[in-house]
Amino acid sequence: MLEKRLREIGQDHIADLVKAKSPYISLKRLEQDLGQIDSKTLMDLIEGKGIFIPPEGKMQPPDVVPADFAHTKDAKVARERGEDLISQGRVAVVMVAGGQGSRLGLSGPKGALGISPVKKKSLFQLHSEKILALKKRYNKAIPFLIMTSRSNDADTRRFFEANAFFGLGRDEVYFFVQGMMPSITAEGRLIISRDGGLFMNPDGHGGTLDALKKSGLLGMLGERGVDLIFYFQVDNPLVKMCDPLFLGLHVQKDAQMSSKVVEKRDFDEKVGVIAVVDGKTRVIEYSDLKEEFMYMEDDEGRPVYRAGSIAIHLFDRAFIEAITVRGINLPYHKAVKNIPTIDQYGRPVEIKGIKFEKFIFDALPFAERTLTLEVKREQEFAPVKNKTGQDSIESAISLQDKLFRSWLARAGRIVENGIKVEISPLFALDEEDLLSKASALPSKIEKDLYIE
Ligand code: UD2
Repeated sequence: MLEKRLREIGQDHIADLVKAKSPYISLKRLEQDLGQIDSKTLMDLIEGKGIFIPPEGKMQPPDVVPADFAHTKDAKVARERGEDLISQGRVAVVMVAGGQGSRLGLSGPKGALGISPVKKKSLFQLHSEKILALKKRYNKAIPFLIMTSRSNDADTRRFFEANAFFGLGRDEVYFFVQGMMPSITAEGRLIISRDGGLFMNPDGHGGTLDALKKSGLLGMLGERGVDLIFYFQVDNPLVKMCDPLFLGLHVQKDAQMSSKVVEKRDFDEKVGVIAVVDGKTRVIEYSDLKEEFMYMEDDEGRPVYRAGSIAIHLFDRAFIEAITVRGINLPYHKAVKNIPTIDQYGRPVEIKGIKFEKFIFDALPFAERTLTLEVKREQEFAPVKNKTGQDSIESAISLQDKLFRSWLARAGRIVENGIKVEISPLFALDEEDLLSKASALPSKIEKDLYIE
């Protein structure tokens, strides 16, 4: 049966191993892995179909609501609209946490990483506490949906269990597992993994949409009356959870999918940029942005394509329903990687293989109406990608510290250098929140301080 299926999908090299009862393969693992593979998708990819092709059409920078808009009267109206949406229970959160954290050399989930300046709270804790704080502020539960992958699902659930869901109700936190994709060689052959199955990787954050649908959670949200989904990546401790301004603007514009951006730090910062190609809004990943656009300058010497995506989006639930029901497949991006496998004698070796992943932002061009909101980097973006240097654990800690200092300074509390400060989301979610509680702050801050 297994052998037949392998031959049907052109994988005779593995079928032969099954037939010969090779000691280096595990029939159980193979069966499990093959069960996750959609033959048609695999055959298409082997033939080069369904693969992302960078768009070639007429390219323009997008319309962006600038960061300064946040201080206008219109912003106040939009913010109130957003707050109403949260109070009415129409908003849910989806956090993607299925990645492998390989650049950080982690073995467990990235979200378990201790990252706050004083308490070293984990990313999972910070995000959960923000949701809890919103729940208290608006007196409404916000469903928190967490996407994991096969390799970190059990650890992620255990981490939440062990920490009593950080104060959230168990029935408010939902886990769902993203799909897996096999890697192949340049000749289209599946690759044996070291544990005798197939070498598979999570199908990219673009897999979120299918996984939401397949898990039944999209339907559950519909039944609960949720029509807006706030989407973010686990690795950003500064995310402004369910930002009411973002929610309000999205709804005012009747957008189907919206994105937050920051001005790129420099021409070659490794973030995707929002651009409009042939009238369709999309994110062009840094590795796909042609040099002529990457280095294109405006009159002030700034990059023309400077709307850097921070991977925070807002989706209409109905939009996700529509594209998943219509069976729209987001394209696969391919990347050549070193893949651990075994040779014919069962010895560990590495070979070059092709890894396939879908990207969530490829849903943007399917939306008829989109909105792009610029925010201040120092207030909302501190990604943890590398071990050291830029976008590292160290930089994320220092960016949080800086932000908390700036809030405290507005409240008239100056913190000397060398002293660390941390403000719990349960005390204040943002500067205004902190200012409204300024009387509860100590008058002098002379040692490391955690405010809760
Ligand atoms: C991503 C964006 C980049 C920019 C940057 C901002 C892509 C391809 N690039 O860069 O344009 O917005 O983020 O921080 O997205 N994940 C899953 N499942 C997967 C793969 C990833 O859940 O199969 C999660 C992962 O846990 C992480 C996030 O998606 O939270 C981003 O993945 P990444 O760190 O590999 O993306 P990166 O840094 O290339």
